[in-house]
Amino acid sequence: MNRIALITGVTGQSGAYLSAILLQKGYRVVGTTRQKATASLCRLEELGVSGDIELIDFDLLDLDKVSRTIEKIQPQEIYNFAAQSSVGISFDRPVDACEAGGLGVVRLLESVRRVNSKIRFYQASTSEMFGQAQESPQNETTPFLPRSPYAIAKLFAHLMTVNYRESYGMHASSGILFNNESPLRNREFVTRKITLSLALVKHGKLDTLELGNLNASRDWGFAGDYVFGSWCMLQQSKPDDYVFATGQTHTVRQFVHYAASAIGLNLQFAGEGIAEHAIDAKSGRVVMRVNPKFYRPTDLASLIGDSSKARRVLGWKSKMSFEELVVSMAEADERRVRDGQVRV
Ligand code: G4F
Repeated sequence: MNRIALITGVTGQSGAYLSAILLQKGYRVVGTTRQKATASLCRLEELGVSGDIELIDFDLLDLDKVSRTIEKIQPQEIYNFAAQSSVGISFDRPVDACEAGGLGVVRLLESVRRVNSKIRFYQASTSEMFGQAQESPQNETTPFLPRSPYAIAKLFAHLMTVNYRESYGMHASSGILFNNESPLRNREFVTRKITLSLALVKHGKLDTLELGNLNASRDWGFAGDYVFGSWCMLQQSKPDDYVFATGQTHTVRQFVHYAASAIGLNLQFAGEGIAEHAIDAKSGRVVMRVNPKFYRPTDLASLIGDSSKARRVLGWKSKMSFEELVVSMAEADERRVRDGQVRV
């Protein structure tokens, strides 16, 4: 009998990559989305798996419905990626961030406890929980100091997952993922915004890329590597929490530089603070500038992860380098713009 996995938020980047991995391993994959009729399947399509997963409507706001769905599907493993995942947007919609990212997780955990407490549960936690981190690099024992509604909701969900594990002996685990990116990343995140905008600029379809905090420094890895780690976690006999990261950090400014080079743009940075900008050496045009509207009420200066526990216990490693990741995203977006296929 095929193993059955239920993946919430399956149409997002992590859900799509995990679906591809699980299908290859012979799983029956049931994926949830808020509204099947209007859901964009572009990521699943791009990975060639949209026809192989079973897509169902699912509402994390309704405990009884969540329980009934789990009872009907009878999965052995549940991977929870459903959330309002933008830190920036969570400042404008804090209640949504707490509903899906916080209370929604309790509804899942409580349903597992009621329906079948042997189901293995994975919670997508985040490096954002470390917030204004007091030590560097951050690992599983680093204290949490979240600085956004998103991160606070995620920390609540993380602690609830630990609590269900400790209170009821459930196989419930959290993967603390540092920023994970890919050509399938949503455009609202800075990496994809940069690669897509620079491709549009190069092909004369956009004048200028506008960004907020260029000094923010993040540990950026490949999403496909990280969800493989999520699967490894649920194959362990003991549930536990693990950090997934590359152990390297780069600024937003460096990301812009690498992404531009990958598509043959030579940028020269000038100015400081809100006057900082970048000029395309060939045309002499300003192609990147700072716009304070993209600053956040509170932001994190720098995050860098230590995933030695995941390497030691799970045998996991981040395979794709930062340079390879940027090039893969920049090239994919240039191809999409050239071919008139900007969908993802
Ligand atoms: O790409 P970001 O929006 O990602 P952020 O806030 O680090 O969160 C992402 O990673 C977390 C860790 O895995 C996840 F939990 C979360 O769900 C999400 O996937 O922003 C990165 C940095 C920030 O410091 C932001 O201020 O880039 C800075 N930034 C500068 N200009 C910008 C922009 N961010 C965005 N989205 N847009 C800008 O124009």
